[in-house]
Formats: sequence, C-alpha cells, structure tokens
Amino acid sequence: MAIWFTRSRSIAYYLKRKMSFMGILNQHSCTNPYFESICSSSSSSSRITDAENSSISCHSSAFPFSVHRFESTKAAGQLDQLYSSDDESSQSLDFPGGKVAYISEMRFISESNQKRIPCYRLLNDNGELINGSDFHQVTEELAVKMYSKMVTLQQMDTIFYEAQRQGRISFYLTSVGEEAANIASAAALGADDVVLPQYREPGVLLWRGFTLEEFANQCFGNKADYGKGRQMPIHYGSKKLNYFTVSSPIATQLPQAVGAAYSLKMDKKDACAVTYIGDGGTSEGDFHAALNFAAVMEAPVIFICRNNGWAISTHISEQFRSDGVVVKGQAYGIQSIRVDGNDALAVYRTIRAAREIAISEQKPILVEALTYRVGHHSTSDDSTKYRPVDEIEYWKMARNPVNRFRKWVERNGWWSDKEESELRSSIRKQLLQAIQAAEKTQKPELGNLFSDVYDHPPLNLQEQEKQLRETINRHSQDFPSDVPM
Ligand SMILES: Cc1ncc(C[n+]2csc(CCOP(=O)(O)OP(=O)(O)O)c2C)c(N)n1
Ligand SMILES: [Mg+2]
Repeated sequence: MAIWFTRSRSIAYYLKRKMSFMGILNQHSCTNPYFESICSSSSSSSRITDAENSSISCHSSAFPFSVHRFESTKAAGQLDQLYSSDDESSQSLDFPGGKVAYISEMRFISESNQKRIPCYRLLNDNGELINGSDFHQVTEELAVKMYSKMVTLQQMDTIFYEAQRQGRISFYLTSVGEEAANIASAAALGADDVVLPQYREPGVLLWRGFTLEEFANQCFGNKADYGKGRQMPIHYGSKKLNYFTVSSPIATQLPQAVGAAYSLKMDKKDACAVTYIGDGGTSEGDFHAALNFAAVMEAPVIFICRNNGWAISTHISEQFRSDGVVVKGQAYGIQSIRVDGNDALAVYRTIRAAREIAISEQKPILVEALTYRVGHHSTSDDSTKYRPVDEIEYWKMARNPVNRFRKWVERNGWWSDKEESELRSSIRKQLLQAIQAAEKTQKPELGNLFSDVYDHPPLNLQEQEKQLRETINRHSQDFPSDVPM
C-alpha cells in the first residue's frame, strides 16, 4: 500500500509540473527553435485564458467535446490539494526509476483535471490572427499552395462522392471538414518522412504529389491501380511517395509506424514516421501498445489523432472518459499537444515543431487535432440518424477550415475571387477527365487475385483459382464482363 500511495503522489506531482502545454513548453522543448519563441512570448496561463475566451469555447452547445464532468467531480478538486500539501516526511522509497516520496494520508488521484487541456490556435474563426499569438510568417507560395490543395481535396470529395452515387464506384469516404488537418500537417513534413495513414487523410497524399489520375485509378480499381484492384476505393498507397497503403482494420498502422520510426532511427535518417488515427481508433489496443512502445524505444514518430467527435455513430463521450486524447500521451511519457485542427496555420506550425522534436530529440510526439467530420462516415452511412443537423451545419459554416484559411490568405492580398473560380473550374475539369479515363481503363486480370503473396502459390490457392475460373465460365452472366480472364 505504501508503494501505491507514494506512486500516486509522485504521478500527481509530475502531472502538475508538466501540465502547461503538456510538457512541450516547459520541458525539453525550449531547446528547440520552434518553441523558443513560444516559451518566451506566451505563458501557459495566458494560453488557458485565450482558449477560455475563444469563440470555440468548449461550452458551446454545438461543440461535441463535452466537458461537464471536468467541473463537477469531487475528486477533481483533490488533485490540487495533493499538489499543495507539504511533504509529511522527508523519507522516500528508493524505487526503480527514481525516488518516490512517502505520504501517510490516503489520497486518490482524481480521474480528471478541473480544466481541460487548452487548444492551440493562431487564427480565429474569421481567419484573423489572434493578437499576441506566436505566429511565424509563412511564404505566399506556401500559403497559396496549401489553400489550393485544400480546394482540390474539397472538389475531389464532391466529384468522387457523386460518382459513387451514380453507381460508378462502389464506395467513397470524404474528408469534408478536415481539410486543414490533412493539408497543413502534410505541408509541415519532409518528403522522406514515412506516412502511415488511417483512411481520412487523402490530402496528405495529394500534397505529396499523388495525381488526380492516380486517385481515380485506385477508386475504379483498374489496371493502373497500384493495388491491382484488390482493395475497396480509398485504400490508396504510394511507395514512391512514402505513403503506406491504407489498411481497413483500425489502428494496425500505429505499431507499424513505431517500427518504421525505429528503423529510421537505426539508419540515422533525418526523417520521422508520421501516423494518423481517428478518435475511435484510440480505443484499439494497438493505439496503447504503439504509444508505450514508441516512448520506451524513443522512436521518432508523430502520432496525429484527428479527433473529429465521432467514430461512425459513436460519440466521443462514449469512446473515452478522459479529457480527449491528448492527456493519454503523458501517461505513456510522450510530449503531447492539442491543436485546433480547423486552423491551417496552427496545424502547420504544430506539426513542424513536432517533427523538429521527433527528429532532433529522437522521441515520439502525440498531437490531438480537434476537428469535425462534416460528411457522413462513408457512402454506407447516414449521419443525420445519430447527430443533430444543427451540429453539422455549425461546423460546416461557422468553423469551416477552408473558408477560414481563405480569409487569411485573401487578407494578405494573395488570393482573389477570380483566382478562386479559375482554380475550381480547372480542378473540376481535370477530375472529370481523370474519372472518365479511369473508367475506360481495363480492369486487372483475374489471376492477380492470387498473385504477389507467395513465390509459388500453395495447393489450396491453386485449387481456389481453378474453381473460381470454372464457376465464372459456368455462370458468366453473374460476373463482371470487363475483368480479363
Ligand atoms: C479493428 C476495426 N474495428 C472496427 C472497424 C469498423 N470501423 C471502420 S471505421 C470505424 C470508426 C473509426 O472512427 P475514427 O477512428 O474516429 O475515425 P473517423 O472515421 O472518425 O475518421 C469503425 C468502427 C474497423 N475497420 N476495424
Ligand atoms: Mg472520429
């Protein structure tokens, strides 16, 4: 029991010490150029005030990240007492990992803190820079490229979604509402950084140079698709662009990312691994195994959690009882930060800083980007069945990340209505052409279903292929006629 008490005390003390900006501000990171200015220009308490005053206050009725538990629990107040009490004894337990002070009064650590972890942002909802923010100027070229790619992603979603509705592709899933989290995080990475995505990050691949034709070929599962038509639409991947193929089982990419990061470490590469996960994905065991593994192995990996409020129909209040995802990093000994995922500038700056720390300190980082899935989960879902239309509208209009960034770019004199309409019509044209060409391209040959796993297919696979061919020959009317045998 004594050991338990002393551990509680030690954890609570550690929590308090690191609480401002989850350790990034007041711990190691001030040796890092990106954070020097944060440390000098803004105290952690001023950040909390800013977040409280912000128009994205967590108390907003349209905000899905409910906070009431954090103010009402009795235990919450006990944490402060735990911090403030004087040491009753100068004695401590010499325990592996460091000395642990003793106390003789029983105290449980509360399940949550009174205040939620603040959310870092640079732009308000109207696209204006926050006064006194630690904004670093970005070039016109970068800003315009980021904005153009966000628009391209929007257009891509519209056209592919329509193609699915017309029955031309079997499935689709949009990134609507999460364009900034996609594009701005990608813009902050280096080409050698290895990306292991979930599935709602095609903007990262778009940023890296995947063409509209390549997206279309994958969605249509034709001969030019790198996966040879074996996967459902949206399971993109590119060896050339260091982008691992999307895998359907949630969270499998996370332990793999730690392994990839560790190999970069062993090879002394100037690069890190970057992996994306949704809020729902954090309930998988793989998430926890990956975080612990990364912390202990000191792997240069950035975990980017897109907390978009929903995992299909599961609201985050049913997903976890912690203050979101960001607090979980600290439990594993990982520097962590919460950022406004709908603020492209803040996401860009956060991921650049995270990358710098991951590579220079050879350590993992956890980023929780607060955003919202404006579209349905996928074309197999109708989200109005489980969430209010008002909530969707609020995020679509008032918190739209693309409009918000456009206002800032326009205010700089870098963008105009004329450029906007030219860009939109040009992308629409390119997309329609890409879709038409992909649709006309021949499908992969049937034999591809059985190749590329074994050098010599085992007998059972040979047997399955034979049976499949016989069945198709007997019932050809029931099988697609455009798949070469
Ligand atoms: C291991 C596993 N369990 C369940 C599913 C079914 N599934 C597909 S997407 C999804 C929700 C994931 O939500 P989240 O991680 O929040 O990502 P989002 O769709 O919100 O971007 C679920 C449960 C799956 N693909 N894999
Ligand atoms: Mg989600």
